Amino acid sequence: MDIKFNSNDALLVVDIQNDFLPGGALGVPEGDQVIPVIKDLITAAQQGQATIIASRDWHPVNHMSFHEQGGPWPAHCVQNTQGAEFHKDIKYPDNTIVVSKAFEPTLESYSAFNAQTTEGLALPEILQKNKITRIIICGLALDYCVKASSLDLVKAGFDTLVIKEATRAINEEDGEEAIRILSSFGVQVI
Ligand code: VGL
Ligand code: ZN
Repeated sequence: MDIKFNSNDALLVVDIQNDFLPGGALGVPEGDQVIPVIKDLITAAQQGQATIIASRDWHPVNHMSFHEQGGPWPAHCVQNTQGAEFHKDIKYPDNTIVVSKAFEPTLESYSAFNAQTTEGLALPEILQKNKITRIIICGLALDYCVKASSLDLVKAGFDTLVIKEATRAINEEDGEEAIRILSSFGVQVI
């Protein structure tokens, strides 16, 4: 995988948070294997003066997706906890834009498309402001957030790439299905 970035590109690093890594509350199998690949992508993005965006799952403690509220998941990525922190091995450049999603107790959002900064700037506005035409996506999990984000971005007209080596699924078969669906919508999975 050798991508040359330019200033009209954005690298979207999805949810590299402790809870999504092995040992975390919702650990993605082999999730840690994406870290060195993502480090290289960040370096390449910096070299090409691309915009770097890091999303985070950012749930209130009473989020509807948790078992306690009848949802499908164990509690994970609770705001301001250690589990919600970005993994320490990835050093994001200072100008990385952090966007948060699923912070409303009654709303689930796997897609980072509606994620926003703490100042309330949403991802589409960030992309527009930075004149982004192409998005390179990596991170966790392929069958949920990476899939939903990629679909929204390709539907919005962005040239959308998913780096296979830099993502893993919660469920392997769902990951394979996600790749088929993404490809059918015109996302380049490389
Ligand atoms: C995600 C499951 C639950 C994701 C978030 O970001 O992929 N998956 N919450
Ligand atoms: Zn979640």
